[in-house]
Amino acid sequence: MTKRALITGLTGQDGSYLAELLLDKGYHVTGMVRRSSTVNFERIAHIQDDIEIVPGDLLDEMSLRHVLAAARPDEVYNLAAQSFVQTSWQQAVLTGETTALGVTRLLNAVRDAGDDVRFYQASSSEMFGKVVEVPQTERTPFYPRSPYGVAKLYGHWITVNYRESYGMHASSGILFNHESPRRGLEFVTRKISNHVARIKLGLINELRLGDLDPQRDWGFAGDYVEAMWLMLQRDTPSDFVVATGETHSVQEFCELAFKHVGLDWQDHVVQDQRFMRPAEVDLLIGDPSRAADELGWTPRTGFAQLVGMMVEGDLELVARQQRV
Ligand code: NDP
Ligand code: GDR
Repeated sequence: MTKRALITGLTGQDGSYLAELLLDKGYHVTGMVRRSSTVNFERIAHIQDDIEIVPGDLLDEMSLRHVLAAARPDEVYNLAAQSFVQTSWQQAVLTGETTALGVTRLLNAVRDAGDDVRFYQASSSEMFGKVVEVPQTERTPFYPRSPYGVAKLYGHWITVNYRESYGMHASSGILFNHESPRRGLEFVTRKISNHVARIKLGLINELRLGDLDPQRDWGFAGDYVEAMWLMLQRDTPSDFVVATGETHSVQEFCELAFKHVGLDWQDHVVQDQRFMRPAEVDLLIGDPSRAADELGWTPRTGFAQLVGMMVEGDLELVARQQRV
């Protein structure tokens, strides 16, 4: 029998990679997409015809029930969220409605859809925030540092709570930063790779950034969606840290990205107060050993390879944009 999956957040970075993975595995894939006045399918244009697209919004529980009825899924991957940390200070209530309460709305709809439906929640290393332990594991206490981190922590605990209260097959992936050429332009890695490409091609000369010191455990999104799938194949639901176990600063990302095209980052990067955050997460580094032992998951893409892939992706994109 063909397995059926529902992905919320289909149009986002991870939604597109997960949809590719599940289609490759022979799944029938339904993607939930929220209504907007312009179509927003850049990341899924190449697979759009293979996916059933259903309108729905995490802010509207009735719409989620309709989506569940249409999709009749065996597995639900909740990737939808207001996911940009910086915006969460300006839109704290919306972030809470979507990224926190949205999870409860979806869990309610999934619970009513049947006992056999498996659920994945996209939890985040931002829940560790001002870290109390290095590296961070599944047992590290949480200390979120932004309205986004606080909202994700709610989403995480409500998933654990519904698992324990109702016996749902609900798992949380505590994923550390993962990037790709499909990453949103507002996130620092893609902002850097896109600016590097435009600087290299002579279109601009400057890259304005906030704090260059924060360190992140950066992996490749294409590797990470596989861990999501593996979690739902287990008999027993549980929560897993998904990370590379390596950390690098924003400055290191800059150095490597500029070096990739033969430039010196110091000639172009300008620090700008506008991109500083009211509270910063200084250091994240995950310990993925439980995922390795129990899921058989390990990351395949190293840091330098990731930086190179993103800069190359933007060089191609910017050159194409210049031609049209
Ligand atoms: P993106 O920001 O690229 O995608 C977010 C998706 O959520 C988009 O499809 C967006 O739709 C959708 N969305 C936003 N609000 C709503 C809503 N109210 N109803 C329905 N859909 C909505 O995020 P990523 O792909 O990078 O991340 C996927 C998930 O994983 C997110 O939950 C994120 O918080 C979490 N996460 C991400 C990590 C990372 O490093 N990428 C690490 C850890 C967790 P639209 O296109 O219309 O805006
Ligand atoms: P993050 O990603 O907050 O870790 O959340 P982001 O790329 O936005 O920031 C990473 C670090 O870079 C610093 N920084 C800048 N960030 C941005 N966006 N723009 C800048 O100009 C800039 N200058 C410096 C930030 O201060 C920060 O320290 C991502 C999101 O995908 C979340 O949804 C996810 O949960 C976490 O990763 C894990």
